[in-house]
Amino acid sequence: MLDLFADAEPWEEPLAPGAVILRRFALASDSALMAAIADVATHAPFRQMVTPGGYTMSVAMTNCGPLGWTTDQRGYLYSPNDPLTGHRWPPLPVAFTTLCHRAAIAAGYADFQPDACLINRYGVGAKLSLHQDKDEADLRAPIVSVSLGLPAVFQFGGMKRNDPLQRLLLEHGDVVVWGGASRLFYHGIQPLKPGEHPLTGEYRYNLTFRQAAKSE
Ligand SMILES: O=C(O)CCC(=O)C(=O)O
Repeated sequence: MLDLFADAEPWEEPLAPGAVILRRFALASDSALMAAIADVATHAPFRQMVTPGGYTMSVAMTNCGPLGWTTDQRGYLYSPNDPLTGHRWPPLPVAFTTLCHRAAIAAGYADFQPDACLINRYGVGAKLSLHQDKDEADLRAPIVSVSLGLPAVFQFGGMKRNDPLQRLLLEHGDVVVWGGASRLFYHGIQPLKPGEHPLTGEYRYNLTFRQAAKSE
């Protein structure tokens, strides 16, 4: 897959109030990020979680950082322990925190201190239905979301589920940051189309950094 912008400097695209796409921002650290994902997954393997409604998610997930997002038949929650292994989630890799910090500054959220990183792995057909990120205790902190590998269509709406949607192709190295007025905007990922990426093979990966606990 040829990325015509692979050699370009990262550039910014405004998305909504408080939200921006930092195109190709993660490109220079892609190999370090992928190595770190592989390392996290050796300690906390990818798994397809089951929602409270009994639906097995098509996206495979794992976490790193002090807190990890999980779902099971009892509900959605952040937990310090991986329910699969019973151990703490692996720490945030330096490659993750460095990139996230730089992206947050570039998007105007210099104070962002994530304590959770959800790692999503999409195979062909995997999708994330429209949802709001609202399981975090302090909604003043933004979300930093990094795309790696195969491209996917990102839907970004408004405060109501049926608000009009923007549909944007997210490509390898793109970073979306949203907070402030758009922190609770509905968003989702359309089913992944088949493809082959030189670094990630037949997958798309997404890192979603959040501050899950209340700040002091
Ligand atoms: O995969 C993406 O780009 C979005 C992920 C997402 O919306 C989430 O984890 O809540």
